[in-house]
Amino acid sequence: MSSQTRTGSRRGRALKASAVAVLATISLTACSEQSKLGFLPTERGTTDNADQVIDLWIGSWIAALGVGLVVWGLMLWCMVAYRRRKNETGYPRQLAYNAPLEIFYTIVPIALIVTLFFFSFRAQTAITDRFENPDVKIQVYGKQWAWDFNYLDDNVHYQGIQAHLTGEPGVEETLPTLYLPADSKVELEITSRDVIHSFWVPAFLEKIDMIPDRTNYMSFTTGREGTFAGKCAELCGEYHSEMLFNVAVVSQQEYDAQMQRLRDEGNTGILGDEYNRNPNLNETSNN
Ligand SMILES: [Cu+2]
Repeated sequence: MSSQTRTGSRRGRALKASAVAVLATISLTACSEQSKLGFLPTERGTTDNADQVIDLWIGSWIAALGVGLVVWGLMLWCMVAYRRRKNETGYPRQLAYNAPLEIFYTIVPIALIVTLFFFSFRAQTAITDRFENPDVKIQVYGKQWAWDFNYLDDNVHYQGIQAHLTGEPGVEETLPTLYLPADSKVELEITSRDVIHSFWVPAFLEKIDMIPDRTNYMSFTTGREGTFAGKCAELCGEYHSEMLFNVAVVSQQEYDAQMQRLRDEGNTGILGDEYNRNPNLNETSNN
């Protein structure tokens, strides 16, 4: 009998050791650049808000994996240590009204939820807070099926034309482009001229609804220069999939040059709320 028990506990130890090895491999090998971003479609330093989201996302995963490891470990331990042995009959010893255990599994989940709430609330507040003095204020109009940008400080506008997706390379460069200066506090006033759209720049890890007769705000500090893809994220009609744009984060000089270019092209003043789909027409669409 004693030799049987010994074989059993040896097997149990081997099982435990291999479980620990598997979990350690999973947690230690995943240290690529992508995994440091939590596999999010961005890089650190794109906007301050994106960094907030990355930190919250990765922190939540670490906490979830920590909880998972403890729970899986305890489950595995119970399965192995308290499995039914040969010659055992009936129920094992039953346990009820164990106050320390019940207090433990009430307090620990509450502490987890309070911690998650605290970090989520802190990130959300930082992301949705508006600046008192933004460096640039830009009004963004969604319309079927393009985008208008009113650069309020410079009193110039850009009227977007619906993307003409030919399938040829380089078509991305013909999309409406929102210019932003790098390392600046930006406030976007986001609204719609016809139906509900949604302003989404995946690399900014931020998305906000565009609702007619309502202004939503997106406030963030831009970081590195670069061109980022944007799209409408709310099904808004026939050519929703062509409602694409670019965001070009450029140096202040380049930004000022772009404002001058718009002025030179006669795009002074800002575009109002008047219903206007005509600028969306291209050679192939007839509505
Ligand atoms: Cu849309």
